[in-house]
Amino acid sequence: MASTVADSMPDALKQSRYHMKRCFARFIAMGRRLMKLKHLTEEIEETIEDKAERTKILEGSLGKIMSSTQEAAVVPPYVAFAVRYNPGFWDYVKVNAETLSVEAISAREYLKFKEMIFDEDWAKDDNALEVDFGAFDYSNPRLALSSSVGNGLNFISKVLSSKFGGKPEDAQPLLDYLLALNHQGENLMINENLNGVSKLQAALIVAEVFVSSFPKDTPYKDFEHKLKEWGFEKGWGHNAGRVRETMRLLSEIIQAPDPINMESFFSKLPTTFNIVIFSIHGYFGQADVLGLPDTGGQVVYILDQVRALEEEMLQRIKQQGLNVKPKILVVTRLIPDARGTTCNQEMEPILNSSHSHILRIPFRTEKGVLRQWVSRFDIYPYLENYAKDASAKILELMEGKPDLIIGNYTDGNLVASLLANKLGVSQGTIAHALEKTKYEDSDVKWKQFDSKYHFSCQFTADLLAMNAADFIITSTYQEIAGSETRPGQYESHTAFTMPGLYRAVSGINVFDPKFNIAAPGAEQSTYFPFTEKQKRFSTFRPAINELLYSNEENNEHIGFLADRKKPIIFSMARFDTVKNLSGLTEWYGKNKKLRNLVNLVIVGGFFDPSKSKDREEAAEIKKMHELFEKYNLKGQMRWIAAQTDKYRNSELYRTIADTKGAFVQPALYEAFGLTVIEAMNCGLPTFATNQGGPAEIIVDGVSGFHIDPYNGDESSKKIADFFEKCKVDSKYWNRISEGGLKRIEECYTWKIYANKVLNMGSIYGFWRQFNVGQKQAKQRYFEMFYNPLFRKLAKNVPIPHEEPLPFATSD
Ligand code: UDP
Ligand code: LCN
Repeated sequence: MASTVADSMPDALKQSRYHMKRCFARFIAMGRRLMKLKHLTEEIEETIEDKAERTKILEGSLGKIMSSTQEAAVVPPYVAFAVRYNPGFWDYVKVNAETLSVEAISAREYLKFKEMIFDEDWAKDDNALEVDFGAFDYSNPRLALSSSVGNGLNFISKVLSSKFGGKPEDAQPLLDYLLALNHQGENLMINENLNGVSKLQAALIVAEVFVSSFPKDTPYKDFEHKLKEWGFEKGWGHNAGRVRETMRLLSEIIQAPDPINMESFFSKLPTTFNIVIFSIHGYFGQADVLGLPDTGGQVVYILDQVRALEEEMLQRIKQQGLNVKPKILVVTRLIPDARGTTCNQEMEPILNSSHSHILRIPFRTEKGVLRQWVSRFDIYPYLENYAKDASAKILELMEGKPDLIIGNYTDGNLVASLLANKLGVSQGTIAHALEKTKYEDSDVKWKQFDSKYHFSCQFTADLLAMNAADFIITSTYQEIAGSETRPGQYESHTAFTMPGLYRAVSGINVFDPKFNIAAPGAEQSTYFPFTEKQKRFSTFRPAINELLYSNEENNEHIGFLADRKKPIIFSMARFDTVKNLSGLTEWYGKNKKLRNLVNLVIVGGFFDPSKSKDREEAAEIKKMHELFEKYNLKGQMRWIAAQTDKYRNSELYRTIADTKGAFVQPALYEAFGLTVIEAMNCGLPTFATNQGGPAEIIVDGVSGFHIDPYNGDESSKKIADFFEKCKVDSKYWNRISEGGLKRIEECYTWKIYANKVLNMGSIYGFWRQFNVGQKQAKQRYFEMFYNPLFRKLAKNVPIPHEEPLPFATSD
């Protein structure tokens, strides 16, 4: 769409004026309302009955505008359109339904139209609170292309290259940065002897010649002394070859910078030894926690992330020629009522790591320590005290400030922001899933949701943290800027309104170079292909056979599989509504062909809804029992309670692959979907939702299949067709299985992830100093919202009645 919508729409309307007048009359006939694309399409279909005529209109320029429309706010006589013509690019127009005149409007005006539907007084209040983070970004460079979104690291390297325009004095900020690098007070890279760019440049030339005279593998200590005399400190490399390479990179950057050298140089700098990762809610532990409420992929992600980061840090530190032990602390919540897990222990070493620990800090209220688990939706009143307590403990354990603080999910990100601000440390955030996009209109209808979900707190915390962060790690492109048809999770924070609370006219810009895609992997020593027979965890075989096929019903499984020869379709998830396991059960129940072809096995939740403290989990459990009865599923379906042993689970995926079955991930929306890559790593063909991350992970028909969770009949047919095809084409199943494995190797491994994230830590650490003025201004703005707004909202969230422990007994 070359011109703006305001340019092209008048002509488009004119061409079908008669029909459009009728359509717009219909749009406004019901008074104020918010229409989505599907409503607009339905009403156009009903108004223009002649199919040929309708097709002509919808295939023309008007059709293009309509199909790019995300929503329309109807406030007679106007219909205001929010048109998203490309990922990240929006136009807003208002059309007078009577005259069909079109006028461009700003995001702010569009939001006001929306507010007129839900809260007219607020919409008309000239002094309604507006949030405008964009106001601080006027001088910041921005990406221009949708296709570059999520590639911030690369872009920043380019921008930095252009800033160091080849004149030595331009490199002064880099020199200052290098001068400040140290580990526990000991200088790294250079010292005060090299306090001018020309001095540094000259010294580099001499030093490079000197180092080149040694064989490449000569240890650093053999020539350290001379370098020190010239002003060079440790950190350049462990041997002559590496030192020379790093020196050459810096010389070239000072002489004539280019982005590749820039990124490479920063990846070699000794910047990151101590990392703190905040992952607060849920039961964060290493055993028996998965599947407990609010406890799923994030725990898996973080533990795997820590191991990958530690490995990469150790390798880098060694190559830098340093003798430093890295430290990673995962800071989570200590839950006294630990439900048999280790979540009541303060410290726990992370398995298969050498220098990483879980640190648990309890939630403190005025009465003392809170004993019980609290839902992630109710977590806000505790976070400020938590940040204070965590800060003291971290400084003590790390014997100083960390080099990087990474937050996970809303709560972790907010606490990470508070601490990073306080300590002046680089901050990365990971959302895993932003809750706003999961619930339709959850912003504009926030009052309706607030008592249950406290979205007023959550969306505010998310907005604050994403703006405070120096860089944002995402798992997929869609998380940032969505797909052709669906806005991204971050994109939905660009402009939104919560009438009565604030209007975010500029929340976040998805073209901000702080966004980076670094997709997680699955631990490949656990999730490996079913064909690697010698590696398989055969000790689990009897237990898995019992789990799948015994006829007995107990508190671990109900239902049974009468025909053991059939392939199994398998799904495993937490029992959240959004995971849609009940949806899959219903599709299966309804599709006779599918029932004839395969059995269904579902893992998740447990069987007594009255025992669940989680609202959504209890409702899903009830629904599942009803479906079992309604479709008479016993004999064809096994429902297994949540499983917590990842080794056994990996063998379960492989056992399903032995049956020539498939994994099905039917979520209404899935931010990333670790189960999808676990299944693919095991060689199990995978059908996964087209809503969210899995749509990007899987190439439909090549490395698995996409299914539409909102069209159960079509999805169950697609699965049934696959199994029918497998019957006639014996190689088809293997082709899809291998396609999945290939896709994983190319894009989804932890090694790729760790390398990218450490590069981010290094380059954005420099970038924040480069832009220190702007950073400080934004920080002030953060405080302005945090203090009077977020704090007040958090106070409204009720604290559970149960008597907390006195604080002193928290350990
Ligand atoms: N999982 C598990 N047992 C269960 C349900 C889930 O071990 O009963 C694990 C699953 O193997 C995966 C993680 O929990 O590692 C779920 O991650 P995903 O990204 O699929 O979803 P999330 O729970 O994070 O929304
Ligand atoms: C949260 C989710 O909802 C999943 O989609 C992700 O896979 C998980 O976190 C790990 O990032």
